[in-house]
This record gives sequence, C-alpha cells and structure tokens, in this order.
Amino acid sequence: MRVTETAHDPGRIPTLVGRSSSHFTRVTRLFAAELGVAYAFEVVPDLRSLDTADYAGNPALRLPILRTGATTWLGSLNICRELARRAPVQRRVVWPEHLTEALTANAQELVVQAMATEVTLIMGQIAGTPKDDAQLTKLQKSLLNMLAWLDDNIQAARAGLPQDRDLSYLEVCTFCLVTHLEFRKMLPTSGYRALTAFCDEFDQRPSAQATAYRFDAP
Ligand SMILES: N[C@@H](CCC(=O)N[C@@H](CS)C(=O)NCC(=O)O)C(=O)O
Repeated sequence: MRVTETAHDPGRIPTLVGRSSSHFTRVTRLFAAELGVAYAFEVVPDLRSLDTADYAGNPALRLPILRTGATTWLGSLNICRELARRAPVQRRVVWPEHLTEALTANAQELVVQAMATEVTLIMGQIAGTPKDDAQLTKLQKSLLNMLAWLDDNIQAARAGLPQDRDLSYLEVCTFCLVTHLEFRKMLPTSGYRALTAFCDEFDQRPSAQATAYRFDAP
C-alpha cells in the first residue's frame, strides 16, 4: 500500500487556497470537479501582500496552494496530481509528461507560459507600470505570438492526445487561459477561431460551468 498522507487521512477534505478570478486556481477547481474531489476554498484577499502566511506559506507568494492536513502542495500541476491521487474513481488523465511529440509538448509549454505572461501583465497593471515600458511591450508581443501559435496548432495538438482520455492538463489550461483573457479584458479572443471553438465545446462540461470566473468579495 502506498504510504501517503492520503492513505493516513482519507476522510479529511483538503483546503484549496486561491482566488475565483485566477486562471491557475480554476485549473485546479476544474480538475477537482472532474475528479469528484470535495474541497474547502479559502480566498487570498490581496495579491499585493508580501506575507507568506497569506499564501498558505508559499514562499513564492503565489496561488493556488492545496492544504492537506499538515502538508501543502504548491502550484497547480502539483495540486492537480494530488487531487487525482485522492479521486474516488480513477479517470484517464493526460499529464504533461505523456506529451512526447513536439507539437503537443510545445503546446503545453506555450499555454502555461502564456498564463504566466498574463499574470505578469496583470500584476504590472496593478503596480501601474507605464504603458510604454519596454519589458511590458515585449510581454504583450510574446503573448500575442503565443496565442497565434496556439490558435494555429490547437486542433492538431488535440488530435494528438489519446482519444480515450477523460481529461488533459493541456486542454484544461488552454480553456482557463483563453476564457481568462476575456474575463480580465486583457484582449478580445473571438479572432482566435480555433481556440474559441475549443472553448465553446469545453464550456459544455459541468466542471467548466461550475467554475466560472468571478471576483471574490473583498
Ligand atoms: N506556477 C504557478 C503559478 C501561479 C501563479 O502565477 N498564480 C498567480 C495567480 S493566477 C499569482 O499568484 N499571482 C501573484 C503574483 O504574481 O504576484 C502555478 O502553476 O500555480
């Protein structure tokens, strides 16, 4: 038997620390919904906080974090893996390490990088970075480049995923990225036809409906 905290403490509901407006948080909530894992939700009230205690002890001052008893899991991929270990029924999940073709592996890399780039742009907005800042300009250009690449390649990348999957980290991240760009009014996404078509399809899932973005009450 695998000796983990899950095995020691199967009855405890984990606590997800995050924000309902955060795309990395939504990835984990979507996984929890798909995998049938119950959790409590704790909101990080202010992303400008410099206190690790506000981020469940995450030294990176980032969210999401999953607390499982005395253990904390940092970052969305670690959290999704722990949720999968806790799932009452095993689902067929395609993880990043299963993507052994350049197309699918690069799509995964670019989706997660685009999510991170969007975070930096939002934090720049919050900090009042001037609009003509050279680094900001490069990040905006990089984001547009990545979205164009993803729009050109998402169909083929999805075709390269195992047909019998229930869920893939790539598709969940792609859905959370594109819908978040609209939610935060970062840029209009309707011109990205393939990405929009994918999101419209993925949005039919009850897990997507149950995790719609919203701003938590202050
Ligand atoms: N690698 C982390 C990235 C998490 C991340 O960047 N989260 C954003 C919110 S969506 C954040 O904490 N931003 C705060 C900041 O950038 O200071 C993950 O996969 O969860």
